[in-house]
Amino acid sequence: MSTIYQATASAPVNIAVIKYWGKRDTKLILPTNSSLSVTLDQDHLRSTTTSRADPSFERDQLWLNGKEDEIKPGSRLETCITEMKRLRKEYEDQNPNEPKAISLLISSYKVHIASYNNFPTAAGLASSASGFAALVASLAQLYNLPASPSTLSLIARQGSGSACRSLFGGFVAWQMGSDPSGSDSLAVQVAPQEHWPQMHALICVVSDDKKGTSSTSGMQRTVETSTLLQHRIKDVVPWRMEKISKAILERDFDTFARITMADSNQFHAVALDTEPPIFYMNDVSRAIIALIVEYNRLSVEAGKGYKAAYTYDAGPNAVIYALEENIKEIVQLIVSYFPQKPGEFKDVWGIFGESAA
Ligand code: 2P0
Repeated sequence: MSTIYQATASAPVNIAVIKYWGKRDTKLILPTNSSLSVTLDQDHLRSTTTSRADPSFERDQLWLNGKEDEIKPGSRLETCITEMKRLRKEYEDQNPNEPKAISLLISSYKVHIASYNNFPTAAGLASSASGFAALVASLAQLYNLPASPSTLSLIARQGSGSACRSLFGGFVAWQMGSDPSGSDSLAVQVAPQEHWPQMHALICVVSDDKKGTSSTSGMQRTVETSTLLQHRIKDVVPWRMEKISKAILERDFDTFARITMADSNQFHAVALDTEPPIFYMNDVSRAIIALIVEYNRLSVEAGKGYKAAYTYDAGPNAVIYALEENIKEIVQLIVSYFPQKPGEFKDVWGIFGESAA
């Protein structure tokens, strides 16, 4: 009887507060700026992936939510699988006397991989970040690799840039690095979730329409045509990364909120500065911004500081970061301005998740 080599791992979605938008190397997925995100530690916002290696498998195969997805030669998927096999091979070569708990030939076996997202596509959340992070984590487990999350982030990054940040929980920076090989373009944890457990994220579904311009092609067009992006990557993101990291370490919500909203605004400004222009937010997204701005203005006037921070990715849905003590009030505020129709998701203002970050 042969041994079954199989492992399952899961990874959550992350939402950036300093946005990644632009690549300096499209093959290796090296970004034009560093970014920072919060990993949403919620059971129902995850990808779970099972990998199995077997000498009888004839080719590598992948199933996404139960449907087979082709692994195209030269694709990001193929790159990630190949890179993980290479890591395993390296490990085998360096540890020839390892106890035989696992075949020393496993890196030569074909793999079958099945991945599931437990969040509905109606949530409007990109699944590539959690998906590639779970894929890499499950292969690392299958191969019994002692690799750190930062080392694995180097490989997840080549699946989808934002995926490298989902290998850590809590507050995570993706350092852009400077080496042309990509060896220093990796994720590091700024602080674990327990450092600031009061931080919550509300995901507000404005629309579940598939976005018009994919992140991959949109950001490339921005790199090629936007002059504002050059200002952003040289003069703005470096100090924002420092300042927001410090704000997180000091649990300074005011600074965290101001930088988060400013960076979301600037990301959408560089999208607009692209030729042809890219619009990700819609009228409802902008109405939510106006509501949060007014809510914060009244709170600051009352001497209570900022209470909420909006941020938008490559789509119209809002994510609102707030401290736990204010979540109830914010939910009531949003529901009173954007009533939800029970049971309907499309074109409804749905609060999908309230998550401890
Ligand atoms: C982010 N986004 O930092 C930014 C903010 C969207 C807006 O990362 O081409 O899907 O696979 O590296 O990772 C979306 O970009 O793009 C993204 P690829 P990805 O979260």
